[in-house]
Amino acid sequence: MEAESTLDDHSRTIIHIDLDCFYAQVEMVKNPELRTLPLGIQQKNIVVTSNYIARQYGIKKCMLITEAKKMCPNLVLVKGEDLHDYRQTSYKVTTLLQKYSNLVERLGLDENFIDVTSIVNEKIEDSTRIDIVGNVFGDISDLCDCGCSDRLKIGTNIAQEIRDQIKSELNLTTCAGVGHNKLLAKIAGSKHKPNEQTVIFPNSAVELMLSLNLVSYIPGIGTTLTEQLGSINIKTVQDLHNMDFVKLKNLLGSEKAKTVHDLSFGLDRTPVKSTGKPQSIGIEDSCKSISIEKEVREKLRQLLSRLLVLVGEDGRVPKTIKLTIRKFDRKSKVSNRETRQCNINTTLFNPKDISKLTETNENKILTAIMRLFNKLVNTNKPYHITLLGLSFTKFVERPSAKSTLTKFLIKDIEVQSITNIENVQETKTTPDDSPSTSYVENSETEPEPTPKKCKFSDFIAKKRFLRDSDDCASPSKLRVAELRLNSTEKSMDTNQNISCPPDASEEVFRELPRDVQQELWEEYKQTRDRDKVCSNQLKKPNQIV
Ligand code: DGT
Ligand code: MG
Repeated sequence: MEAESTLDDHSRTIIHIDLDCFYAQVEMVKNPELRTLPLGIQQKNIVVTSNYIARQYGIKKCMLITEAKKMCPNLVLVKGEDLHDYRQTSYKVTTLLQKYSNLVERLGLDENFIDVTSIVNEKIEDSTRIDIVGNVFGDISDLCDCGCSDRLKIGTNIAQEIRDQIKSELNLTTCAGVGHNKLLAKIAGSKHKPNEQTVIFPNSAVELMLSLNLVSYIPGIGTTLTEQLGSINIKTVQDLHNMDFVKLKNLLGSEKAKTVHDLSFGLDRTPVKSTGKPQSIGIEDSCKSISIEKEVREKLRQLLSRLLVLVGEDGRVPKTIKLTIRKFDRKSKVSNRETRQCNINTTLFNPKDISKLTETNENKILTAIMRLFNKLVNTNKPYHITLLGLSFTKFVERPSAKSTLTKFLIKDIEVQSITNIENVQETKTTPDDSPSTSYVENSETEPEPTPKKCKFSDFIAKKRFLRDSDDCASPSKLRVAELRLNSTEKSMDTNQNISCPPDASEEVFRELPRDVQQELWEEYKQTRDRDKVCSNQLKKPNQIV
């Protein structure tokens, strides 16, 4: 084969992690009694995966239920059509991997690539003798001397560490492949299953590729490409190696021919792309023509509640909502898609369970969406909507219980010192110019003041979240603004009877519920009595900081 020679780069260390019998494992974690039984996960009339006990009976992925039951009459079937728990577990695994490297790329629900090159390069400095952990594919008597061998050996140690952590934290077993590129790492990982790991050194790359036998087994070569190659009698990896490159180029074009050629020799320069969480989460439904606003609102209400379930699974708090419509023009017989979006106040969502909105907040969001709709459609004229879609396009991380009130209070304290409420509110901007302030959150474009550490806020945060507070609102400037407004209104309320700890901002303290104030004061008193050091401060209990 006369392809241009491709220099292989051995500088990276990449780990591929694949969860064993993923859906089945999730079910076994939920119900440990299933661990000793042959288990199949059923979607419609198909077994989409099974545990390894069931596999001993010959149960295979995508087997018909009837066939599987014949093979293994004791097969226990669990419905796996609701992907909620699988998605949740999948994200937990990715999140755990992200502690090892920023470069974690998800592939489907149960596979991840991790580029651990930088950890390896750090570790290599201190390593004298490095042992390989797990299986090795191929011969190790004649390894490359560019340094990749040591790097990959260290990679096997990291892979083991990662797999141990997934097991201890999530009770899930995995397979890992370690290689200097994604392709080799992925294929190597599949060589010993379940709950094992395998490393491939560059000298065995061609052998590994040949071991796949059929070109269709090469990751990246799909059905269409397999058929194209088949049309010139290339069925196996060996066929591909023997093929005249010019012929391949004539068939596929030079770029694709080069890629296919490279893959067949185990060459892959594609980077591990950090996936993170999806940038938007949305759903849409096509429908028979809708021409009545009330029906649109009802349809959108249904979409919103389905969308909230998905966002609840994702775990982040949405802050922008986008409406998509498809309008059908009867005159021109043409359909057009249009979208419009606006910000939503993150405090409308229950941080404990994003999927559950109060009726009032649901109506606020729906009103915002209908406002978008009215911008897209002139409802005074006849219209025909044939598709409605909703998606959340921006998110903030759900505030962790521990940090929320601390941030909330710190921001309040900062704003008191640097600005006033009117200025804060005027900085509001929205992508879609006019949603009402009742649901629009301030733009994040204005730089936030640097948080100042505040002993008192830490103290309150600790205290408050031990109580499992509901007040987990995202600390936005609007929230601060509301707080300040309320603060003025409440300045004459009964709270003034409870003393404010001297280490506290009086204004912040007054915003807290009375029972929390009481508890804080009691706590302060106890600390004071225990620790004489505090006694001097107590002389001025209502001092404003
Ligand atoms: P493994 O990796 O061989 O130990 O077994 P799994 O079950 O992890 O298989 P894998 O990695 O190919 O797929 C991950 C999950 O994706 C699997 O647990 C169920 C689901 N899945 C796999 N193939 C199909 C399919 O063809 N259709 C559907 N609906 N789901 C599938
Ligand atoms: Mg798997």
